[in-house]
Amino acid sequence: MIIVHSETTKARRAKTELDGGQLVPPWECPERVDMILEGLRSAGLDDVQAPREHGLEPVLAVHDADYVDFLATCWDDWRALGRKGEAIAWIWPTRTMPARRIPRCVDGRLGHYALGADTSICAGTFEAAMASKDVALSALEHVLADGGPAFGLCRPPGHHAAVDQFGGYCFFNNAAIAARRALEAGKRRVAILDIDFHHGNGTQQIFYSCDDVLFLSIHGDPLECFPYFLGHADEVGEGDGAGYNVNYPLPPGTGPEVWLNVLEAAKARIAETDCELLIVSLGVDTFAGDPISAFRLASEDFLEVGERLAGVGLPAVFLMEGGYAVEEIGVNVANVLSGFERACAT
Ligand code: SP5
Ligand code: ZN
Repeated sequence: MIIVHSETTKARRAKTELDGGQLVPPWECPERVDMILEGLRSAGLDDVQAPREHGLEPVLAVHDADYVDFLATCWDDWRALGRKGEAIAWIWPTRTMPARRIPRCVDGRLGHYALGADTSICAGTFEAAMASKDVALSALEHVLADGGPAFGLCRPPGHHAAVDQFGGYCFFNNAAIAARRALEAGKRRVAILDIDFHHGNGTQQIFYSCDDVLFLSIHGDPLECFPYFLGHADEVGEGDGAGYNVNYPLPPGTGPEVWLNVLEAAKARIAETDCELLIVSLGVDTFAGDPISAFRLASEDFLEVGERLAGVGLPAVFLMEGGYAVEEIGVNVANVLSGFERACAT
C-alpha cells in the first residue's frame, strides 16, 4: 500500500479551540501527522510518496467559489483588523434570523461560513487544507492508475466540511473531492464509508441528492454527540439520491462487537449497490482512549476493522479523518491498513 504525505499538512498550527467554555490547545494538532508516520513506519508501511499539486479546480467541483475565497482571505482580513487571537466564529444566522446576504465584515462572514466554534482559522490553515486535498487526490490517482490501495494522510480532516461551511476541524472535504474526481475519471458509482466517530455531515450534505455516490456513516448518535444536528437514521437522501445515504447512529459506549456487526450491515449495503470504488473516511477516534469521543474500540480491534474492509472487495482509498489519542493514533491507523493488506493477500 502506498502512503501519500506532505509536510505542508502541518502548516496549520492553531493555538486555540473553544471547548467546554475555555480556549484550549486544539485536539486536531500537527503532531498527529508525525505519530501516524511513525506508526506506519514501525508496521513496515514505508512507501511514502509526495502528492502532486492539483490546483483549485477539483475543490471548486465540490465547494462554492465564495467559500473557497473566504478561506483563502479570512486570516489576512482578520489580521488587518488588528485582532489579537485566532479567527473564530461567534455569531450565526439562526432559525429566527436566517442567512439572506453574506456579510462584508469578517465576523459576520465567519458566522456565515462556520458550522461551529470548535475550529479557529490561523496562519497556514488554507495552505494545509490545500495540501490535504492534494494528498487525497494523489492517493486516488494512484488507485485509479494501479488498482492497488492507497492511504492519504490528510490533515486537516475533511468530512465535516460542507459545500460552503467549515468546522469540526475540516475545511475542504477531501473524501468528497476525491469522489467527484473519481466520477469524472469514469467510475460510475463510488461508495464513501465513513468510520470516524463523528457523523460525516459535510459529505452527507454534498451528496444528499446524488445517486452516484453512496454515503454510509457509522457514528455516535447525534442526539448525544457532535455535530448534533445531522446523522440520524431517517436521513436517507432526497430526489435522485433517495436511498443513497445511510446513517448508523450508535450510542456512546458502543464496543467492538456491536460496531463490527454494524460494519457488516454497511458492507452489505455497499455490496447490493453496484459501486466501483471504495473511499474510506478513516477516523480512529472510535478508539476507547480517544479524549473527545465515546466508542470503545481497542488498538487490536483496528486490525479486524482493516480485515473486514478488505471484504468489500473494491479498489480502496483510505483518507485520514479524526483520531485524537495522539500516543496511540499511529498504531491504530497502521493496524487498519495492515489488517486490510493482510486480508487482501490471503
Ligand atoms: C474530524 C473530527 O473528528 N472532528 C471532530 C470535531 C469535534 N469538535 C468538537 C469537540 C468537542 C470536544 N469536547 C470534549 C470535551 C472533553 N474534554
Ligand atoms: Zn471524528
